[in-house]
Amino acid sequence: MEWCRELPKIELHAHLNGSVRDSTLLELAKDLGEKGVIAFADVVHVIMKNGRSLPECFKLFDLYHLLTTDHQTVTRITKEVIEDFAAENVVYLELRTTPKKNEAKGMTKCSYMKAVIDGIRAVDTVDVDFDTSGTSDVNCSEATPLNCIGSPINRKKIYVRLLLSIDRRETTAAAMETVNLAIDLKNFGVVGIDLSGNPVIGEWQTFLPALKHAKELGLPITLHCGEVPNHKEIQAMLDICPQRIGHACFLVEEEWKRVKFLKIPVEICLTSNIRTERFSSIYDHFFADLYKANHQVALCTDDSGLFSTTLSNEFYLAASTFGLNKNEMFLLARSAIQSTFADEEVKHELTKIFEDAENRLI
Ligand code: 6MZ
Repeated sequence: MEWCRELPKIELHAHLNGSVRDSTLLELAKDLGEKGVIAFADVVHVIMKNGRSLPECFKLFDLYHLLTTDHQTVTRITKEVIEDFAAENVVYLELRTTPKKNEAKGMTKCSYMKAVIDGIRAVDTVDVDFDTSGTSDVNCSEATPLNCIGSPINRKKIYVRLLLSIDRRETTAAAMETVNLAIDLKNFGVVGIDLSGNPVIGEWQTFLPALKHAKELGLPITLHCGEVPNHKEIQAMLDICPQRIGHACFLVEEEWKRVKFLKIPVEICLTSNIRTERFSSIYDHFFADLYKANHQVALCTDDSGLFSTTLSNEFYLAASTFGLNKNEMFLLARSAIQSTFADEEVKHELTKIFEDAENRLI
C-alpha cells in the first residue's frame, strides 16, 4: 500500500461532490442542523454508512448538494479535494462536476464554476498547474485567467483540469448551456464534457444534441456508459465514438468488441462498482479481460468520499486481486497519460514525471 501511495498516479474519473471528506460533510451538516435547515441526527448515519446501493447513492447526492451548494462551500470543497488527491501522489487530476443553478443562492452555472475555479486558486499546500493559456472573458464573472504557480523545489505539484458534467436529470437546453459554458471556460482549465447521474433516469435523445454540439466544437467527451444494462443506450453511446467511457459494467460481448475496435479508453472504478453491486465479486470484474487484451484502461476512484477509497487504494486492490507486480502497476499508471484530455505539452511533462519516478520505484 505504501508503494501504491508513492506511485505517481493519474485520476480521470472523480466527481467533485462525491470526493468530499466525511469530516467536512459532518461539519456542514452540523451547521445546517443548527440553522434548522436539516435534522442533523437524521443525516449523520447516512453520511457515515459504508455499503450503499446505486439508488441510495443518488439519494445521498441530493443531501450532499444541499450541504455543499453555495459559492463559499463549493470553493472550500474544491480546494480540499485537490489537496487530498495531491496527498496521494496524484500528479494529474481531471476533476468533474455538474454546474448547478440555484436561484435561492444567487447561483448560476457560470458562478458555480467560478467558485470551483476559486477553489483551485485557493490551494496552498501544493503547487497547482491549471491551464490558463488565454485571456478570453468569462461572461458571468470578473474571473481572470489563472497562471501556473511557480514550483519551488520539494513542493508537490498537481496538474488540475476540469470536466463539466451533464446530469441525466437535465433538459436539452440545460445540457447545451453546460457545453457552451465549457467552451467559454476552455482557457480556465476545462478540457471536456461528462454525462453522468442516475443511469435509470433520462433519455439519450435529450442529451444527444448537446453532446454532438460538444463534438462539433472539438470538446472531448466521456460518458457513463452501461452502468445499468440498457443496451439500446450503450449502442447509441458507442455510435457517437466518445473519447472515453466510464463504468461499462453491463457491456456484452458484441459491445466490448466495438469498444476494442474503436479503441475507446475505459475508466475503471473497482470499489465503486463493487460497493454498488454492479458485480457480485471483484473477480468477475472485466478489468482482467481488458488488461490482458492490452486495451487502454485507467483506474479511478469515482467518489472517493462516498466510497471511502483513494486512488492508491484502487491500485492496491487491482494488484492484490489480479496479481499485478510493481512493474505492471507502474506501466498501468503511466499508460493513463494517453487517455487524458490534456494537451501534448502536459502529456510530455507527465511522461517526465514518470521517467523520474521509475528509478526510485522499480
Ligand atoms: C453516475 C455519478 C456517480 O457533479 O455534483 N455521479 N453518476 N454514476 C455514479 N456512480 C456511483 N457518482 C457521481 O458530483 C456528484 C454528481 O456526480 C454524479 C451524479 O450526478 C452526482 O450527483 P457533482 O460535483
